Amino acid sequence: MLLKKIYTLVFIRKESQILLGMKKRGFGMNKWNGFGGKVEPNEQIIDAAARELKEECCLDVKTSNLKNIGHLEFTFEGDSTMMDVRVFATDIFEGTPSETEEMAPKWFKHDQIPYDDMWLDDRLWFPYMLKGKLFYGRFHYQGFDKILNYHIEELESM
Ligand code: 6OG
Repeated sequence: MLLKKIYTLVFIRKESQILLGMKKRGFGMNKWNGFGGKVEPNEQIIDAAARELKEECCLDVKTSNLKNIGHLEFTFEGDSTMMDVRVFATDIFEGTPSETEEMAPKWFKHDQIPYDDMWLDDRLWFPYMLKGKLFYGRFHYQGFDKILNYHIEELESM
């Protein structure tokens, strides 16, 4: 039996750039990623998405401006927990990205995404996101540096 835990992952876009954060601690430390984390009990997923974005890089978004663009599921060999990650994006936000204890934000051009310093799965599904497609992906990892198998598909709707 897999125990599912729901996470959020938010990407802020500006012209042809995307905001990533260097994770300074915890799971995924020293990797660039979007902003997000665990959904708290009794919290709506979309509210968690906006909350985590604010906590991690000080940007404000209205939940009505967050678009659910993807769904990712991660499992790890020998671990009975599934990370169920809901991916959101928006180009409507307020504030200036600022470094926090958790993340150091930086804008990247679409052709300069630092895949070598990101989760291995990112290079497989980022192209869908960057082309504005909706997507579903599942990835089964062995450790944190090897994907044993995966599946990705473009979705018509979320
Ligand atoms: P906290 O531990 O910070 O939430 N996350 C992943 N993101 C990508 N791109 N690839 C993965 O491959 C990931 N596994 C987890 C979900 C963890 C944050 O990291 C994301 C959350 O936004 C394995 O609370």
